Amino acid sequence: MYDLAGADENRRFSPYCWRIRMALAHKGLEVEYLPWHFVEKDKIKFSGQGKVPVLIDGSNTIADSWEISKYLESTYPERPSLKMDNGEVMFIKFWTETVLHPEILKLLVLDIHDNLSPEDQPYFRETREKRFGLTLEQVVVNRQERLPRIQKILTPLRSTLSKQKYLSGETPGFSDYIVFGAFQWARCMSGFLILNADDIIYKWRDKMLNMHEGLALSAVGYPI
Ligand SMILES: N[C@@H](CCC(=O)N[C@@H](CS)C(=O)NCC(=O)O)C(=O)O
Repeated sequence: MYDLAGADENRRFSPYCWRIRMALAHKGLEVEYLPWHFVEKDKIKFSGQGKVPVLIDGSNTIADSWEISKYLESTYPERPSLKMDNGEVMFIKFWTETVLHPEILKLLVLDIHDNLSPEDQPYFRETREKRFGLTLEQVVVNRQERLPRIQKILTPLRSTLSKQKYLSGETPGFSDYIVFGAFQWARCMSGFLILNADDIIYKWRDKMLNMHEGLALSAVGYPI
């Protein structure tokens, strides 16, 4: 699998790649992870698009985390289910990508930039500054004061996790991996505190960090 890497090749930080890394571990599949940088579009051209994750399984090439998760469920049905049948997984995907990711990005975009390879930094700065219509420095200004806003946005997640162990129910599923990917992205790229240790979301994230033999806990990141 092609996996987004920072200046340190071992810093693998993409939220979309993390949801798939966790899903692959859930299925018990051994995978080789190839480092990829934003400017290396040529390397993944064979997949017909320019984003990671890209999974190669035998003669199959699959791009897009949603397509990959469906592929894993249909190709390896005898292995633990990602519970893609739960209709709400689609909602979790879109909520994460359209609400949670942008909110995290607005807090951490400069830290993310600073952890990228020198080749990726100008590309990232240019594309993201265009998207925001602001410099990266302007985007993160006063970020401490914007923490209550993200806490409010996290309320439905907190309420759900106070009623059940995982977003997918009694055991984890792809919904958990999707949301966890966002927090793992943050943890890999920044020491800025978003979750307090007494938050039930923090406790859930801790379980996610430790599962699959501490796959996510042992990743290069910040001790938050
Ligand atoms: N819809 C895609 C989105 C993947 C995506 O946005 N990946 C980012 C890394 S987090 C990427 O490769 N971006 C390339 C770029 O911005 O040029 C999926 O779910 O896999």
